[in-house]
Amino acid sequence: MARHDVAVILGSGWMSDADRLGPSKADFRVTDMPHFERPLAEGHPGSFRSVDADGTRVLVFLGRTHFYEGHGVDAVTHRVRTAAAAGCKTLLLTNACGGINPDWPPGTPVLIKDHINFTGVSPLHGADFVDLTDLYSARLRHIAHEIEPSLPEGVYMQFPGPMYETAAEITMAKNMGADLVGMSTALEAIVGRAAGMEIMGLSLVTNYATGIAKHPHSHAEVLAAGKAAAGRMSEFLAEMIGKM
Ligand code: 8IG
Repeated sequence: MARHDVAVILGSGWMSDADRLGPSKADFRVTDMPHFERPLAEGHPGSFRSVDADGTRVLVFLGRTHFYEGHGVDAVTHRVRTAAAAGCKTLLLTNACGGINPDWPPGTPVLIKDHINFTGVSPLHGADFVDLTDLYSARLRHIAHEIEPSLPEGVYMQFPGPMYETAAEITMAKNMGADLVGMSTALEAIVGRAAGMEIMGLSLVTNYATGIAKHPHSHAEVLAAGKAAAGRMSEFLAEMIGKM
């Protein structure tokens, strides 16, 4: 794999305007690449590309492998390890998630300031005592706030999924300090840190979490909220990459 500077993983709701990140120099299908699993979730095409963003070499992954797909933690973190092997020093993780804070309606982008790994597993192997202090880089969050001063920050809690939470679980998550609930990102961030990368996490709230939402969840609603915000989000990511 040719050398790259920055890796971006685009989650649900972040992919429809990926072209705004810059012209693609090479496209790959994960099914043609070693050790990538075929994507399951709707809206996850399972490709990646090498993008020239005004001279910054960006590896852009469209979609990810989730823990709930059942292929194990190594399949989940393979994109991050691939990016690290390609020389990426910065990792931009994006996702769609449920929001606990009633002030953040669907369509709200939130910067991840910390996470709670509630999957019950570790993505590391052996006695790798990685320090997760400032896991979500304060430097990168500062740059994000230069671009968008009003961008809120929150704690992301990764659940194993694929079911959404019960209302009681959301009450627990809130009491534990979570603002956002999702099914990705935390395991990837841990491996990124272990590989020495500087990490930024960006969530797009696409639904109110269970118990806060007035109606049952639907994946279609998640995709619609993502589509509505994707243009603005890609613009922000492109600006972010330019300033890093
Ligand atoms: I989009 O409400 C999306 N992903 N765990 N809970 C969890 N993951 C999610 C949710 C949610 N919404």
